[in-house]
Amino acid sequence: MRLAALLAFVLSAVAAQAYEVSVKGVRIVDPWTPATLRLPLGNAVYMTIVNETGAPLRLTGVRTDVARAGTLHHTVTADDGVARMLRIVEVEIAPREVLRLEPLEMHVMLTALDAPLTEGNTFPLTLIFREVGEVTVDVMVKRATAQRPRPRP
Ligand SMILES: [Cu+2]
Repeated sequence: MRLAALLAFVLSAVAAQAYEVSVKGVRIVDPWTPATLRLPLGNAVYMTIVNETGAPLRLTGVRTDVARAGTLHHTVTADDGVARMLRIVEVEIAPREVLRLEPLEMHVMLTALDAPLTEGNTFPLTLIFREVGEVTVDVMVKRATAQRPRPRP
């Protein structure tokens, strides 16, 4: 019983540490990217986006100073088993719905980075929503091996 209580406390402490930004009913939780060991052609950014507004929310683009371009990508595995990334012009999130950008799924793609991304650093990324305008978050650069999807709460 005491162990269970302690575990619950630890879990709530971990949950409380999750970085998030909330603007006009748009909540962005835990934006992160894997560290790059050398200068990559592109690097993916992941996060959870919660639409707490009562209306559909459309993500139409991203902007950052650390790369020449930022686009929305989806990963599609073809019949031949080869995974390809397709560019998405716009993503709609229904009211009260959650959009998870995660490895091998939808992600923000940064191309032509100015410098390698070092573990432990953060950089600002601006998300552009048609309905609420711009929301800027700090993306945490995590360990390069942190590629595996996180367990869903
Ligand atoms: Cu991509």
